[in-house]
Amino acid sequence: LQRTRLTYENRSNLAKSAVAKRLFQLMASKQTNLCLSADVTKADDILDIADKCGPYICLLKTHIDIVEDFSEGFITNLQALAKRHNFLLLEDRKFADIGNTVSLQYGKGLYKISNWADLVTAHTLPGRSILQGLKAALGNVEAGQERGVFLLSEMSASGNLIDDKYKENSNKIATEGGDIDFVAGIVCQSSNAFAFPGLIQLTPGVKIDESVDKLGQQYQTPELVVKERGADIGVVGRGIIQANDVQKAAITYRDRLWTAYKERVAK
Ligand code: BMP
Repeated sequence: LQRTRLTYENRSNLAKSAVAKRLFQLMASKQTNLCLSADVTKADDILDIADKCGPYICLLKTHIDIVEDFSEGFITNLQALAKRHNFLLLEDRKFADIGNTVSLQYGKGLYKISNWADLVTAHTLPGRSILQGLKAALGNVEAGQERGVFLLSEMSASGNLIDDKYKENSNKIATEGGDIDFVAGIVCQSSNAFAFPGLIQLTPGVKIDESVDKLGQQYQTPELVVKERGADIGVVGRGIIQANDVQKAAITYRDRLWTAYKERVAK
């Protein structure tokens, strides 16, 4: 059976990553496969959006380095909202360096990402040492705190340089070797990027009006990404955060992504 035909409940049993298991279960029980990309630059604005949309999302995705007034208090508040509304935190850092450097970038510096982000993203460009490097930073995370990574194997940007060989090798890094318990899923645009049902397909570039932006972003509808492209979680940024009523927009995207998933597994 193809992975896209299986329910999130079933797939949680197959996941090798503890965070992926948790996320599959959270999606199934909360009935949402919406990831909100909170790409705004003021801490209070992120908290406001997170509070309004929190009940309808499984993941909140941040780009922490765009926040102009970052503080540890902001992280404390964000974690409180994640707990109250039951969603996980994904820092979209797209690590892409040698193991030693990503280890420092993940655990140290101003943001100490490994202390608070349940999940992060990473490019596979450096090869599988990216996984070892990230894992090396986790010594300072308290026991029991589970962490995971989404590996990029395709991008939504027009003209991106990823080809079939890169995609295939990214899939191998995610599914073979000793560090695969750290891989929660794959960031990609199509269902043929990987086959293993224990991984979660995270797909950005989702908007109700299929369109492009001025800087190379390409959008597809919630129905298309879930039913035709294999997305398990749809990532929505400007489709929600630029809406007049962000809460209403989050509900609309949640409903459409979730209905598409239900129809996909019922087929
Ligand atoms: P928006 O819906 O506003 O276009 O935002 C999409 C988000 O997903 C951005 O935060 C971007 O960094 C991220 N993203 C993407 O758009 N395409 C990719 O291939 C990978 C991403 O992480």
